[in-house]
Amino acid sequence: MTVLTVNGFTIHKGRIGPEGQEAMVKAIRAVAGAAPLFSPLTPWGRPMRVKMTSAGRYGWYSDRRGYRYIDRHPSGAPWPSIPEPVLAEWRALVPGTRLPDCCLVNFYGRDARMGLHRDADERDFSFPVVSISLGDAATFRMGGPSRADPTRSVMLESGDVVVMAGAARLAYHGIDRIRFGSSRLLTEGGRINLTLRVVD
Ligand code: MD6
Ligand code: FE
Repeated sequence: MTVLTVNGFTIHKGRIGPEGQEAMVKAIRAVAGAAPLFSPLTPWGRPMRVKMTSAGRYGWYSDRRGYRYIDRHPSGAPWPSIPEPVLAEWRALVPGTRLPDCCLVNFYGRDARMGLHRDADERDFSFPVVSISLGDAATFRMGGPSRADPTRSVMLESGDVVVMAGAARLAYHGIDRIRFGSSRLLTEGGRINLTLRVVD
């Protein structure tokens, strides 16, 4: 395992081994069984290319009214709890930090990407965000606190874990594209990204 620091983002390459990845995918399939993936609308009314769901006390949501956290799935069902193997990564990488109350699950199909954005819908930015990549590799772009800041990219692969904390907590970042079919973890291809956050 190697650890890189890029623009203040800490990237733990190869942190989760093949068996850990399989266990995590199984747990996430159970989450998506109870709280099915959906395509949120952007505030501009277009469906996002990434499909999403959540686990934990809060789930991230977007529609014409904007970005926010909601306390149930759009169907009205409660969000499932955050799977233990996912929480274990938080405990290991940001020890002593209050446990997250949201695990956002993002699913990227062949043509999905995520534009440059900041994670800024939480109450207290002194808490880190931890992100776990599973399945196909993706180009992750990292900038700074201003959208115009220069960016650097790294390839995130299955089992990599990123910690965004300190000055990087509010840095711009996004996914340019995935390398569809580069991993055999998900039978149908695609990429899962889990982001753990403290919301309120
Ligand atoms: C992704 N990740 O990897 C998108 N956000 O698919 C994020 O948007 C992200 O990796 C906050 C912290 C780390 C991240
Ligand atoms: Fe993000």
